Amino acid sequence: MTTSATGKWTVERVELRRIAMPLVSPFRTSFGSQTDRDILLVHVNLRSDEGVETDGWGECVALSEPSYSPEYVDGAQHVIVHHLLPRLLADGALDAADVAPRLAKLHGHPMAKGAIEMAILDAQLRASGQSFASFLGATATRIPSGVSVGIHDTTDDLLTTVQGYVDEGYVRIKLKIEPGSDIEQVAAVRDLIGPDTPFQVDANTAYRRTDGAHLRRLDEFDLLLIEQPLPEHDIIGHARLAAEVDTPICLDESLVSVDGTADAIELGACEIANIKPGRVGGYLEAVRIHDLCVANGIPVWCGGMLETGIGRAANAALAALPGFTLPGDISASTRFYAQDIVTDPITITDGHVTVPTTPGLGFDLDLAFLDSVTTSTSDVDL
Ligand code: SMG
Ligand code: MG
Repeated sequence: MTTSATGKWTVERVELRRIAMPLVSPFRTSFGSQTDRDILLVHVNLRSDEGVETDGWGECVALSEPSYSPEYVDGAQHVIVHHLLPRLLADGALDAADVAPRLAKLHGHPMAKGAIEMAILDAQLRASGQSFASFLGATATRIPSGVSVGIHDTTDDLLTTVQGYVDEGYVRIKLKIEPGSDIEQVAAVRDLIGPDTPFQVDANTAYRRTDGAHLRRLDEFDLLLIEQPLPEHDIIGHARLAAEVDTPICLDESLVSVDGTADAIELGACEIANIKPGRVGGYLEAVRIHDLCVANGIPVWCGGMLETGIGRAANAALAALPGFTLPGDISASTRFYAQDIVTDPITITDGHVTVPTTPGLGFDLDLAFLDSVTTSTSDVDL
């Protein structure tokens, strides 16, 4: 990875937009049900010393409520305006690699920080005519696409949904589970998709250390992994569970930095890593976690946060790095949205997503549609 696509940039303008995007169907996890997304977009205009002007977009993956992680979209917008941008801009011209170090003394808020870094990355890559995949040193031109399936009220409904995704060609199924909606549902889905389709589960922290014997019952279904069974801070609990259960334990919510990931790996708590750029403060930290995992023989895959075509394009480039050996949650735009805010939404062909090669993060906005779903815009006083 090159650390800077061009020289340093002055941030001329930051516009924050909120958009309302209904989901095509409710998405239920162990922490709640989403029916729509209220998404914060960060739009930056940059100017170089030579007078080159460019702009770029970032997508903040914070949800409406602090339910997946402590961040939530109103809080992210507040911290960007009142804390992150003033601190970031105090030291003058910058590039994307300066964002995380300049903001390091402000605790937490990785999704807010990541959205700023992303917008600057998009802008500087557009100026240099480079694709994100090339900037990252990505090797794959297409990546396998997995789909995340929510908790359903009945097993019949679940199987209908899963069959639909199988028919669309997804190469890997991930099923959300929680106590009371796990063994029977996993058995039924495994029976439906057969022994050869890659299959994994995600508990979003719904179990406790004492659930080891129960989760061991999942071993017979030949799952790729169990994602985040225990609360995010319970690294020791995950290590004990990894020793107790044959199915590999994968961390999602627990991994918020490269250092924390190194500790979790050393403790035996992280046999597989779900890498989500927003959760770890941005794509550059995500790459560092990828590199760490490769060095330690830990398989990684790219998670999803129901992103629009902005975030999904960038995720597809990230997932084209060589350490991403498992299919990610990079499903087609239509998995969640009837219409996307980009002109070239992610589609799947033969179970795969094509890695974008256009300059920037790899999307072009459908500005008319974007305007039609915009609920507010504000220019930050810089
Ligand atoms: O973006 O395809 C997607 C969704 C993937 O399941 C997904 N994300 O814990 O991994 C996870 C969840 C977090 C978001 S749930 C609202
Ligand atoms: Mg998860």
